[in-house]
Amino acid sequence: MKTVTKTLVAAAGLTLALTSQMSMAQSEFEKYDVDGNGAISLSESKANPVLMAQFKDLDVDNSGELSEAEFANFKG
Ligand SMILES: [Ca+2]
Ligand SMILES: [Ca+2]
Repeated sequence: MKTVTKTLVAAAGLTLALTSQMSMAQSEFEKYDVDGNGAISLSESKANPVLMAQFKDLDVDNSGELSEAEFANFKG
């Protein structure tokens, strides 16, 4: 019985992972983070000229990339 429960939990987790990966409801952040490294680089921001224009202001820690938290300040 324990094994069955574990299998079910694992299956549910896998389904969740697949669902989130295949989800069409992609977040704005994921849309710009083309290579999926968890940050938006300047070249990735070029997809949106407005974002690119604000890139330096949004990059508060001057890392050259926008983290998800930094991108949250982007108002379009
Ligand atoms: Ca990226
Ligand atoms: Ca940054």
